[in-house]
Amino acid sequence: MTLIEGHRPLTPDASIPVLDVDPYALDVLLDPEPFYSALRDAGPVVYIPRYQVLAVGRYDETRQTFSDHENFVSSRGVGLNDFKLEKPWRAPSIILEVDPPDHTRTRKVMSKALSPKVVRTMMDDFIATAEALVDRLLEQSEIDGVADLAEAFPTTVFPKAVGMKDVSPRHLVDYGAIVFNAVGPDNDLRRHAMARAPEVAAWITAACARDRLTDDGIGALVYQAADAGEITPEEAAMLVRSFLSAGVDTTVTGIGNAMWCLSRNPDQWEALKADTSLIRPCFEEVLRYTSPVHTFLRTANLDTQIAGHPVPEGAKVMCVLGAANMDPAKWGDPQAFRVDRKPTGHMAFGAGIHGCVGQNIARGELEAVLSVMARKVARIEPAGDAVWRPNNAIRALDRLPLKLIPN
Ligand code: OVV
Repeated sequence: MTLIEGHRPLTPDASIPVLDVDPYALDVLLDPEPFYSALRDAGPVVYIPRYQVLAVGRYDETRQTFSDHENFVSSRGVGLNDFKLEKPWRAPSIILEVDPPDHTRTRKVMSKALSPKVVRTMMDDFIATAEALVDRLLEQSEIDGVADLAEAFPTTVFPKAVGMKDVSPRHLVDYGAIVFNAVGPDNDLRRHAMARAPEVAAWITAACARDRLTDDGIGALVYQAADAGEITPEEAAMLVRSFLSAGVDTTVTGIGNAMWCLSRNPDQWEALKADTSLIRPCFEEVLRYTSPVHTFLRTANLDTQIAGHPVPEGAKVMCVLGAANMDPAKWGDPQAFRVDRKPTGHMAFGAGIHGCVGQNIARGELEAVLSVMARKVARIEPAGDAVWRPNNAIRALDRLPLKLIPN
């Protein structure tokens, strides 16, 4: 059987509308809004011939499919490749790319290491780091919101929180880009990522070893779970790898996208400064509005249905989180960025048993950055065009020229 992007060819049920689009084309990744609305308008589930996949983008069906871990599994990969049919580019993640019961055990360990209680112990360092960084940026006439702020902050605080002895912001940021591009098709973005994967992945694997971690970080908490017999030492190393896969590029993107939203909506920055209880709701709105992880897939593990349409075993289903987060049927006025929206139920952290296990730490990082900026920064002004950095799964900026005006 000839595979299509590493999965079984699909003949969709005749009742399913066809959407002739390449969701991974550069112009779509750079400006996804027209694709999102075309996807929602075409139907509750559509067939995309280019990759022979099904796709969902309406809020209800996206949430339903994404959280139905019994029909739509993660163990066959959350990208276009079906791990049952094609060897993945790296050993599968033992939390992302597994189903219950395997998932339940590793998830428990990660959930404990990333609990609100643990994140509270990190907040003093997050705030102090944000203060020093913002003070430095306020002295510059112009900054790049991406390199100088969005990348600088997580690559400082996160390796420290994990307890990494090896420092290389570049390897951390690049590994994230590789992991997320890898879930896409065999396009230029993925090929470019894969060319660098051996070197970057080797660095990451080495950095996950117990003797490369301090005894007071969340890396050590994971190894302590191995000492307690909850997981093996090999599994502990793999879970530390998950920290480094999912913990840097995502928060870098969250901070960059927050700066994009707030610099383009100065009235919303004013509203935030006037009422700092809006800092957390503001971050949720940034997540809804920009969907840092725009797309993940699932695989039908048995013959099933979406919205009454038959879906055969082996079908890959693109869950377009970015489209669900912009569904007018759910949000009313999705195109408005409103810091007081409080968008409960947004899909940016996913949903169900695989919902982002690091969301507390992500919120902690953003709270530190936004609260320090609310205290010190009067205005966040655009100083040039924003440039996006296309990625098969992440919607992130490449450059964001800004001028920060002190209070
Ligand atoms: C949520 C997420 C994204 C990417 C990688 C991983 C997790 C992982 O566990 O490696």
